[in-house]
Amino acid sequence: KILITGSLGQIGSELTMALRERYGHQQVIATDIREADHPVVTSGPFETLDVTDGDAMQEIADRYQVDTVIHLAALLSAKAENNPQLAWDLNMNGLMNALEVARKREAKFFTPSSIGAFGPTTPKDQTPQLTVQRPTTMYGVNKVAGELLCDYYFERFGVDTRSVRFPGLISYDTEPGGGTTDYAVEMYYEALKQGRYTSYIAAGTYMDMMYMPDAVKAIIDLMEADPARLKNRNAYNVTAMSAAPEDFARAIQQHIPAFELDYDVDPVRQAIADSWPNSIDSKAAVNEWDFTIDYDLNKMTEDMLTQLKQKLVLD
Ligand code: VAH
Repeated sequence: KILITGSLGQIGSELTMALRERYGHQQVIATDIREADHPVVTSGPFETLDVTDGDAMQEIADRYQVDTVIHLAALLSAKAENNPQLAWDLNMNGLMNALEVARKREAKFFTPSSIGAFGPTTPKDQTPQLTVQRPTTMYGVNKVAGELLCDYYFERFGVDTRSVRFPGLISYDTEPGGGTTDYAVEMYYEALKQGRYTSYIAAGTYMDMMYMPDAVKAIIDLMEADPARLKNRNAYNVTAMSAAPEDFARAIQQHIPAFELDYDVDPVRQAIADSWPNSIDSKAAVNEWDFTIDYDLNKMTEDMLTQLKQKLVLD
C-alpha cells in the first residue's frame, strides 16, 4: 500500500492517479490537508492529513498497512520566501514525520528535491550531480537539508530513500502554487485565454523544465529501479529542457501565431531564478536507473495547448 502526502498538489494530483492506474486504486492512499472535488478524492482511499501532525500520519500508515511513503506536501520557493518560518516548519517537520513513518514501517520512501537545492556558487551550466550546494532561499535550504536527511535515514536506519531534483514542472491538471517556474505554466493558460502574457521572469533567464508526464514516469522508474544500482539516491538531477520565457513564446507561436509576450519582472522571483542553474547534467539518473524523457519543448507545447483547450472549455 502506498501513502501519498500532498495528493491534491501539482505533482500529487497526477502521480496519485498514475499510481492507482498502475498498482490498483485501493493500493494508493491519497492524503492532503484539504478535500477537493477531484478523482484523487473519489477514485480511491482518501484521508485529510496535516503533515506536521506526525501521530496522525502514523495512524493512517498503520491503519492501511502502508509499505511505501511518497511525501509531496511542501511550500514551494516563492511562497517559502514570503513565509520562511512557516516553510521551515512545514517543509522540515513534515519531512521528518514522513521519514519516521517510513522508518517505523520499514517502508520505501520518495520525496522530491529541486534545482532549487543549488545556489549562486554552484556551477551554472550542466550542473554536476555532485557539486557545491549553498542555496540562498529558504526553499533551497529545506531541499538541501532534506536531501541530507534522506541520505542519513538510508545510511543510519536502512530506510530505502530515493529522490530526484525536479526542474520546473509544467502541467495542466492542477496549477502549481507559489513556485518561481510557474510563469511557464501561466503562459500556456494566458495564451489560450488572452492571446498574450506578461512574464515576471526576464528574457534570457534559462531554467530547466519538464512536462509532468515525464516527471511522473521518472518517479515510477526510480521507485522500481534495482536498489543495487543506486549510488546517488538523494537526489538525482533530472531534466527535459533548459528554456527561457522567449523559448516558450516561440513554441506557442507555432500554434497561436498572434501570441504576444512582454515582461514586468518581479525582483523577488527573478532573484530566486538567477540563483538557480541554467542547465543541469542528468547523466547519473540515466546511468543508474535508465532515466528518459518523452517530451521536448515543442511536443510538450502541442500537448499542453491541446489538453488546456479541453480543460478551459470544461471549466
Ligand atoms: C518552484 N516549481 O518554482 C518549483 C520548483 C525548480 C522549481 O522547485 O519552486
